[in-house]
Amino acid sequence: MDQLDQLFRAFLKSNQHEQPTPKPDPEFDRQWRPVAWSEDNKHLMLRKLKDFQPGTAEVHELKILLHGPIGAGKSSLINSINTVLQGYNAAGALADSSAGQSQSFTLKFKIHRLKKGGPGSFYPFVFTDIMGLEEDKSKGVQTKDINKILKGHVKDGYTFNPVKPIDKGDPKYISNPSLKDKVHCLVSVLPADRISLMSDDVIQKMRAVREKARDLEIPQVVVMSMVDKACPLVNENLRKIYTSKKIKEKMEECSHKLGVPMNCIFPVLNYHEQVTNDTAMDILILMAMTDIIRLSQSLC
Ligand SMILES: Nc1nc2c(ncn2[C@@H]2O[C@H](COP(=O)(O)OP(=O)(O)OP(=O)(O)O)[C@@H](O)[C@H]2O)c(=O)[nH]1
Ligand SMILES: [Mg+2]
Repeated sequence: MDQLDQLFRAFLKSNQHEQPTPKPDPEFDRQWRPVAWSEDNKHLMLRKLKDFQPGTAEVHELKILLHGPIGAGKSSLINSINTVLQGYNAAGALADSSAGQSQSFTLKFKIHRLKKGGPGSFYPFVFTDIMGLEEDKSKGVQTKDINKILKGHVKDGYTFNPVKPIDKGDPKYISNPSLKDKVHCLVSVLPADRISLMSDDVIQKMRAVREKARDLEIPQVVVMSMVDKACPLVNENLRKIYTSKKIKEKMEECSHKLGVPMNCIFPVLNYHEQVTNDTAMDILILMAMTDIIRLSQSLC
């Protein structure tokens, strides 16, 4: 056997023993944010929300403002919170059925109250769902309008004009807003599957709103929707949300892009096709809501 042949045989032999490189494990060994996935935990959080009353006489309801890119799941989040609180499919804030739309579906500044018990009884927190932020200046809500909303200048029912912010002469303009008119918590909604694709312009708009809210000392929370689309593991089993490396990576991306700490970011799966309540979905939504309410109170 010549030397070349020997070398060739040695090469073949060494290749036979070579193991295929193992795929990186998509999961952590344990939940990095501990969650009790029990009905008891769900009912405990639900009870606290049902018993919640704002601490002051002046503010009888907390205002929670949702903002974020078009189609991020803002309206669906309000519907989902309502579904959790009512215990059944309660689609109240319209969500668009055509995902990936090019124009915001929510055009009005609309306050959503969630029913509690008997007729005329509502939860002491309300949600305002505004038009999605867009890169194109002629589309989507303007940051100037959001700043006015944060300070409490905009009345329920105002229709956004993407090319012109609200002015003082508008019948929907409140000149001297009081503490009850102001926003008590700013919730940024980001879609987990599209964070990396979000344009710098939209990110900059969101950061500008966050900075304004920070100057006004308005607490902030980030809700990361569409977790099912971002991670196959989570799509199969939502209880793996805090063991999924992909979801942690997406949350870190949110944290980095918006400049918010990880402990202010809550991943959720919105009710968008399910019609019956699911304990894991409810728990994730309740965890976000519990924090939103806790932080909102700090402003009253
Ligand atoms: N797979 C999945 N789809 C979702 C989720 N949340 C919302 N959707 C869908 O995404 C689409 C957009 O949701 P919307 O709630 O209308 O989004 P939005 O942020 O209110 O949109 P604009 O008002 O247009 O800015 C709808 O088709 C929803 O059904 C989610 O967590 N997972
Ligand atoms: Mg909407």
